[in-house]
Amino acid sequence: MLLLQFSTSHYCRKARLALGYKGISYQVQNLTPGLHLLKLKPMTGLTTVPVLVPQLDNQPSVIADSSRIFQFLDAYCPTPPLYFDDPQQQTQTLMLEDWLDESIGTATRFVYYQFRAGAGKQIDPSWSSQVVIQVVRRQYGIDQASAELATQRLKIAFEVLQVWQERPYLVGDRISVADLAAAALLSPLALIPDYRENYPWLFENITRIHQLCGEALPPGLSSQS
Ligand SMILES: N[C@@H](CCC(=O)N[C@@H](CS)C(=O)NCC(=O)O)C(=O)O
Repeated sequence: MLLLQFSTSHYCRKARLALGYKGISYQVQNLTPGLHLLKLKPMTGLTTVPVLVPQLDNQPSVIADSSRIFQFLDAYCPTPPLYFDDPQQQTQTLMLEDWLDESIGTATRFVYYQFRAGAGKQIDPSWSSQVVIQVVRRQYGIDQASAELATQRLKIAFEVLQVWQERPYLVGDRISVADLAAAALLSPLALIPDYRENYPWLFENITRIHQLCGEALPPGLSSQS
């Protein structure tokens, strides 16, 4: 299988966690932001990564969107499962995944790029890095006001995800889509000292899940854990 991705994208990290959890071998192709449109739009009709190219007979030729990639992987390789048979657990998992994808993954992006343009500028003050950060900020409308709203949304996320402090799984008694989505989509916060100080349990869980999936730790956790 081939995963088309941006190396720094937390949604692509989410897809890699699922591939790793399933033990599926795959290759990655890193696309260049900006030029990615030329490749992806004719292929999928969308402009976002991750995109999975299964390269398998009798399977779809291309799958766009991390949630659809999860569904494909679970059907293609049912063990270990990512979803639940129990309808209540399944509904809870799907709701958590959708909320993490649509609300929290976006909020993380806002808070992260606001930090990288301000207090976190020294992480990579190079001209090329700062240009990329400014392009992303403009693309998504990230500024002080929108980043503050995102910060509020993240506060709610930490309340919801607190169950991780009492037990290792967000739903049921095993890993699911919800755990992988949370571990990937909150991972950019590992570079922000306030979050590391205030929510150590979050980063312990992110580390644990990455290790379980055989995925390299995100920046901020790799050198310190
Ligand atoms: N809902 C999508 C979101 C993916 C997403 O937002 N990807 C970003 C990178 S983090 C992207 O490809 N942006 C480029 C663009 O929108 O053109 C998913 O889960 O796959």
